[in-house]
Amino acid sequence: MERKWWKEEVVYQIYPRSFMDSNGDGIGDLQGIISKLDYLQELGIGIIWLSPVYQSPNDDNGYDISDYQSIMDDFGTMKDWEELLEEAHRRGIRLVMDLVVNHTSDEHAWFAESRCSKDHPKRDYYIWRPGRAGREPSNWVSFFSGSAWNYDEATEEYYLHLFSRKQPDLNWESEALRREIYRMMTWWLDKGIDGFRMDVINLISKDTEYPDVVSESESPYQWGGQYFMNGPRIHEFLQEMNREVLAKYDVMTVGEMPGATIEEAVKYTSRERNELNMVFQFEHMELDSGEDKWDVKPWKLRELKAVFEKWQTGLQGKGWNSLYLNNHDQPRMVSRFGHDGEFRVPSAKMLATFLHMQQGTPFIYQGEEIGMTNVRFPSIKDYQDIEIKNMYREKIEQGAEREKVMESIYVKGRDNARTPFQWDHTPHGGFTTGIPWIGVNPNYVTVNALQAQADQNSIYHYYRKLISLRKEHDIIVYGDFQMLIPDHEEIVAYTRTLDRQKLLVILNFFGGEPEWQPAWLAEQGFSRENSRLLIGNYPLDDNGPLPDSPFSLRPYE
Ligand code: ISL
Ligand code: CA
Repeated sequence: MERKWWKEEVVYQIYPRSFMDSNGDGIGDLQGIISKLDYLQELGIGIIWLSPVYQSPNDDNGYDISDYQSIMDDFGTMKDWEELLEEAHRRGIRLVMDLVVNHTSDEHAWFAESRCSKDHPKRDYYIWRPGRAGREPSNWVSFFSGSAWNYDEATEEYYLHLFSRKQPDLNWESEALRREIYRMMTWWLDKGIDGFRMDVINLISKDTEYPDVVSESESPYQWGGQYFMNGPRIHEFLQEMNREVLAKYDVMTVGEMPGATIEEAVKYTSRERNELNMVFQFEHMELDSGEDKWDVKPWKLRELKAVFEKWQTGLQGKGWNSLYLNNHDQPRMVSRFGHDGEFRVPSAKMLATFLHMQQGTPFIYQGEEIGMTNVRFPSIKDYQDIEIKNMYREKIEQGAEREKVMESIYVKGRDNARTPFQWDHTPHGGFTTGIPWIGVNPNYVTVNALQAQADQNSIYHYYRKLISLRKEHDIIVYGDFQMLIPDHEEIVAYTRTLDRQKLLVILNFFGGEPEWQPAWLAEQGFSRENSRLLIGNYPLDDNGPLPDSPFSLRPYE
């Protein structure tokens, strides 16, 4: 398998608004990040993915960009950003920027021009359509509730916005627009960045007929994913972007792709096709949803295993996996897949092992490494996320019970991931000396980085160990994956194989004490003589021999 730096490193995602505030205005910023680079270096990560820091009216916390080539005032200046890049590089940490080019803010200069008249040369930078019989051009629903079209009085047409009304979709059919984007990407690459995480990049090519979704459902607006996910020209656009821009640099790319199937992902990430290095797929993020993400149902271990097995074996030798269990859009990993009470520490370590020992590049979302958990704010007024607020308004209007809606927000809301990083036990978790833009999780008094760094048995130190093992053992990066006992209801077990080495991972995913059979070890060729223990989340003799009689796993071991 071909060696690449972006396969061997671990990525750390920073959501700048919530990471560290340097000037007491309650909003995280670039100087705040710079002040924590030593912390990240000690953790051992090799790459930072920085969520958007560009000029933005913050309708969607920076994912609505009004100027791609300047820095958001709240976060600092271009000089601060340059300092961040330099200081990161000085510590051997690469910097990957967020690229949001499915849409801009409606306050971007392009949109102002595009909206002003039907024959403006930039009209086709966005997607404009006349209404049909006084209604929207199609019945597509927006990711953030309501119609995906908005009527604009200036020219009496509608524009498409798959996300908020303040995030009009760019029209990738326009070659001039594509050139502008490639120019902008080149500008950032020439500043010395190390790659891009590409926001919803598999949505950029739409079915240009914008067909209605035909459905039995009574809702006026329908999910139109089949008309814009992995659309007709998507591979052509990505190959063009690769040819025009990416191929000229040694960079890492990961495309965020709701609705990416394994067949599509092979195309997106196969080396010889020259598109992207990795995709973020969502299948494991959908296992606890019914009709939509707010329709919460319990996830099942067998399904979780089946999804990972499919992606592990499906991309093996063809593409490359990204590995993640949470990010700024998802609930906290330990609350969702582990146990955020009594077993918070062992379950967070178990989940980290599950992920980091698979084949692919692991992504840590800020706070994951200290086991930060979901939050339950008492009132909808405590929430900031546009997705949450729109959904709440719509459901209440439709007559839903307040408690039920709040409960779904507690389980799935994006703000679970966006509460400020908990640095220490001082007010607001040491995130700010002012009033934070969103409340801090009250458990900061015990769950914080200061505590975690002082405690050798913390989740934080366990991550350090996982990362350093990755540096020592090629098998963790490059070994082939094989799932064992796929039907077991409590245990996850898999092997990795490289040359004559074999790595076995055994995980108890719940609070019970299931039994492990030594015969399963023998079947895989492991014996007391030829094997040793590499890492475990309970105090044990790390380098000791394997047990030779049936043994019970401890909770979340
Ligand atoms: O959050 C989601 C599921 O709960 C997704 O539907 C999410 O909106 C989708 O994955 C796209 O996410 C990305 O683009 C959005 C932005 O709000 C997200 O923060 C970003 O990660 C629009 O730019
Ligand atoms: Ca600040």
